[in-house]
Amino acid sequence: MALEGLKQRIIGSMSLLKGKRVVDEETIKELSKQLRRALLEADFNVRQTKELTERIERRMMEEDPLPGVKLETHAMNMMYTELVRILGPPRDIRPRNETVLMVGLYGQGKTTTTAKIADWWRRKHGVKVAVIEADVHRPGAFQQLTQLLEGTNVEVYGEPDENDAKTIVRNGLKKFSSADVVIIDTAGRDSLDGDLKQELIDIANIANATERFLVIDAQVGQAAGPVAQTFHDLVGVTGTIITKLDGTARGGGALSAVATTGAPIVFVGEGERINDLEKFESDRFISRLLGMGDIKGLIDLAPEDMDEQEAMRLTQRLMSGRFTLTDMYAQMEMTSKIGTMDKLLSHLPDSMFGGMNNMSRGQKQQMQNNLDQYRVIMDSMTQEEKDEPVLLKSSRIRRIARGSGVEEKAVKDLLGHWNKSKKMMRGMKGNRKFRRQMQSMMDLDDNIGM
Ligand SMILES: Nc1nc2c(ncn2[C@@H]2O[C@H](COP(=O)(O)OP(=O)(O)OP(=O)(O)O)[C@@H](O)[C@H]2O)c(=O)[nH]1
Ligand SMILES: [Mg+2]
Repeated sequence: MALEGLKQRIIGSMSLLKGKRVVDEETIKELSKQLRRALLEADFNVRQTKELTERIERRMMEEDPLPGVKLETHAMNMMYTELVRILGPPRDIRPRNETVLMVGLYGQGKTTTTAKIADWWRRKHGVKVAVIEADVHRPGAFQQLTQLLEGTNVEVYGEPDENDAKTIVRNGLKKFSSADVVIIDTAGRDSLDGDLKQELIDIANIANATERFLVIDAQVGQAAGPVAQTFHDLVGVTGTIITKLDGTARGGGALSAVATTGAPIVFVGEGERINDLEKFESDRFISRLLGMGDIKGLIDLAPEDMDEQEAMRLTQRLMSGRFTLTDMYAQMEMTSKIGTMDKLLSHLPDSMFGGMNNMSRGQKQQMQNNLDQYRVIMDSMTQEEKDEPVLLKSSRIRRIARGSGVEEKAVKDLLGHWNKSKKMMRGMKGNRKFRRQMQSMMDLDDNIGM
């Protein structure tokens, strides 16, 4: 999860309220101070940080928590709404009849993101997407884009030997006149000087793009605001993409500063691979940032051969308290299809699985390995055994171990794991607070815990 440090510090600040029934002014001031420090350290915009903490101070003085709601939760909910407010409402783009121009400084991730978005729209919306490589300055740009999109159904247009970007854009648009979406990757700029400025304006005019996306590296920090403003003046930025949120603790600058130009964040990049892209919705993002989880995002992560309903069904079944080995298997399969535990866990609330989110990288790897082995073992079980694991007495265990080529102990470990998971699921079912949280996550429009 991006901004892990910020999350820990916010949660840490909230612990000032632990065990308190009523708040006193001194505590509120201290809370506000700590929150301000946490946000500034993550490079959130200074003015917005000040506004946000002042609002929290005021609201903490004026608003009483609902009956039964702990002060800590009360404050956390405020933090959630205030952060969502800063980032603004989400913007949904329907990828039809769109021409998208990608702009940004050097090395921010324009080419990578061009490929990611093209593939995203093709996969998630089933539309015909094509890309044009109009960067005539970076050697190998066309090859880079082609490689990124290898194995996808996205067509790439480029003329590696042409040094006039305008010509390439004109020819490319002609070629792709029947595509639902065309994305144009442009050359990076060091700073916006004369020639390059003109080139970008020319391309923008020829493309007559319906969207102009500014790609901005999360590490840019506080400078993100001025950068965004410069490009905005030039081409009229309609959407912002923050890249490399995986690699920095200071992404707050890009997150908060770009909102000041009024061009909402539409996607965030969280890695170098083509599917390391996330659609950005401020409520979901903040929910995860604060450790409240993001079930809808989890569904986004689910692979294409698992539809939303299936993912939702599984989640609900896990909540229902009945939990067979088959359920655990489905859960594990989903996990392994999604790829790393890391990604999955970052979408679950911290309270789930007793803070598994805070496991170390090594622990997570160990868990992934266990899951892989469990899967092999379960392939040697009958359906009946998976549905009724209590049937698994020693002779069956021996058979299964032989069938899957493992020690009997491994089979017993699996059963032990199932037992524990089952208890955990039961525990969650009985936990009213958790159920509420889960329910509100499934219907985020109602606002978390509000
Ligand atoms: N970790 C991480 N790396 C990224 C992300 N997006 C891009 N990169 C890497 O950042 C580097 C630059 O990415 P490019 O897509 O070439 O950037 P660009 O803006 O097209 O660069 P120029 O064309 O040279 O201006 C590459 O090594 C990418 O793999 C991201 O979200 N996370
Ligand atoms: Mg590039």
